[in-house]
Amino acid sequence: MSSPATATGFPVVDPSVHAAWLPDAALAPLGSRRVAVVVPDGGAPDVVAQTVRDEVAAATAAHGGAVVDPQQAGTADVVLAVRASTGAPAGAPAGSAAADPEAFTLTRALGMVTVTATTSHGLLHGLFHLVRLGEHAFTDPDGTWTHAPTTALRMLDHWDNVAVHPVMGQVERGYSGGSIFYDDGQVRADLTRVAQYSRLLAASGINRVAINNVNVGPRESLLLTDDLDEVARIAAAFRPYGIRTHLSVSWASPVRLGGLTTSDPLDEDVRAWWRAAADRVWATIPDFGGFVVKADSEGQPGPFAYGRSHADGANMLAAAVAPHGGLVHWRAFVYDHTQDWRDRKTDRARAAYDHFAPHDGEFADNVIVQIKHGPLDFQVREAVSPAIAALPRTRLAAEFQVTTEYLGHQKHAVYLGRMWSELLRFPYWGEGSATMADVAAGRHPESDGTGGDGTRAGGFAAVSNVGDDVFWTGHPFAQANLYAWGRLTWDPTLDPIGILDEWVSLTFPGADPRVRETVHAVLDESWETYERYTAPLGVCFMVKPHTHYGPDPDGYEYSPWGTYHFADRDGVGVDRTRATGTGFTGQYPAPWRDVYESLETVPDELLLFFHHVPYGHVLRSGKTVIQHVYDTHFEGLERVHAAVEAWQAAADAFPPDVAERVTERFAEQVRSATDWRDVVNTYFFRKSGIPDAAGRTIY
Ligand code: GCV
Repeated sequence: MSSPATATGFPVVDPSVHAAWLPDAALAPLGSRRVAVVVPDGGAPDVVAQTVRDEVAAATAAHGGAVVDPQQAGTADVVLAVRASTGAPAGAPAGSAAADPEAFTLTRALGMVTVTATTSHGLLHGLFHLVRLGEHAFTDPDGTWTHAPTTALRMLDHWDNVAVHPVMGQVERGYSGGSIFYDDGQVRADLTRVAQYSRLLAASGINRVAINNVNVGPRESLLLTDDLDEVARIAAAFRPYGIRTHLSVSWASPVRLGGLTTSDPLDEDVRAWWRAAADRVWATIPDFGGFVVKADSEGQPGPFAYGRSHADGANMLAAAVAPHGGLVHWRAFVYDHTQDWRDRKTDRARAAYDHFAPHDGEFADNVIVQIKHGPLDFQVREAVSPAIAALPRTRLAAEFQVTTEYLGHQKHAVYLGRMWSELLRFPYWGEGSATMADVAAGRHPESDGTGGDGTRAGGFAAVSNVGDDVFWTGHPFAQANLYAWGRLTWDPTLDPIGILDEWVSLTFPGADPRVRETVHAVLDESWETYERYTAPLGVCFMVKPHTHYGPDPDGYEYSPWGTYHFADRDGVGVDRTRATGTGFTGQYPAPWRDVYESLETVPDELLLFFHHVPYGHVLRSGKTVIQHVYDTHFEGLERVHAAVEAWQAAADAFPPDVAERVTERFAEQVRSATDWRDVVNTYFFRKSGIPDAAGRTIY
């Protein structure tokens, strides 16, 4: 199991819970050295600086090193220092790495390692950077490196409910047990797990957490008012690691909690109610981050009821939180979830753009419009959201999902680092142009006509996959997804396979080399494996309704949710072209609007997202669509069997508790992937009547 708590009692850890990427041994290279922490004199160090001191004290006590008096820093092996200047080139321009308050500079020279930062937050990141580097931090060639995050807003959203929801449970789309924050209708008395979580998140790069579900029920609404002191306890557990707390709030709060008759954003009583609510929040939690809002979406209340726009709604809240430096994350996941499936004109993929692009430029400076990376809903393969390119004068956050709602519920081994990396690097205006990550970092090329200087960034947000499970994430390998998300928010250009390597080094320090080889064999291409045995060619939503686990090709076909694939005896796919379809391709900038429009140029893997084609349509790979479906589904399951073989050959090299859990998960993955293969193949065989060219068994 995990490492024991250190002799000093710090950091706060529950030893019965898996240590994830911070086992004691990961701190041995640092802890075995003589380390000085130098923070400015005068008064007590801030809470984050104290964390750096405590981390160093605990690591050196556990691993035979020593804490060196700051006055004697010149005799130390490692110096961690907050300084007015980090020694990076003078006059660093605003927006440059060296000017970022979370930046740090590492210098290795003449047998000494120095980490400097202008803030304690930067120093904490520098400390964890040393931990990541392990012995390399001290033995690699001399040099100086400055590291800074790509954006200041790197957030995790929890879809945790305070009260257990009758359908969605304690954690909506959570596959890792209960909530680490709430139990049985209350904030937990013991928040040790939250403190431990904050340490893990800080070590990965996350600096903000929204602590409750965006679907805000009556019980959850009270976090904003009656339960503020409880929220303050959670914020206190996050604060030592530099993480700020955000709340999801219900649009209907003035009615639900304030006894008003309206939530109209232009009503003066409503505005006053929100101002007073915000004043109380910041009076209780001075470093509170802000509100997350899901409005007019999937039944949640919103400004539409009063004939107001999303900009009206968001700006009203923005005005309430602005005096406190607060933010409003306003989600763009707005679409008609009561659509008539017979209506072939309405296309859910268009919705975020259609609702929000017309309001570009209207949102207040402290509003962040949070847009899912794809136009539908976190599918294994869907196009990127065109809305992300369409609001150059609005702060935008790109939203992802670490919890695997549509990707196997943390029962299947699916590493998402490569998928996210591909999305974050997507060049919206063609090869070499600004990417999704650039836009989220405030560098939209049309922003204010200046190309964007990063000052109006919205950053990144993702739905957490953590619960009160002993491994945090159900499947021990799903920890790698959480770690990778944090690392990619810090630097979206990192190599996702390199991130996996880091995760292995930290999580299994000093392990048999077979551990690393096996993790790579099982996870490196696991996203494509999952894609192969599930919904083909970007067609999306062939999952069982509601649970979103397991195959059901027609599960959403005649439903109100707007997620159709239109398979019939002749063909399959959604015509989203301008020429003959819903016109969705027209929402993209050039060149993609034309690349996706044409059957000649649309990428094979997105063919059915953009086009309805006959089963005999020949892909650019040279195969027909129907043969591609059969081949990929047989191959997908074969790849799962190969992963299982690789796993079984090396399971004994992993800690026994990890081995036991992974073995159990693989059994379910094989069962489920077999189901997927047979159901999808049989579905298309029965629709099309076209046999598999290789004559394999289809039912
Ligand atoms: C929190 C999908 C999920 C819902 C989720 C919603 C959202 O529809 O299935 O559970 O609700 O996305 O992102 O708001």
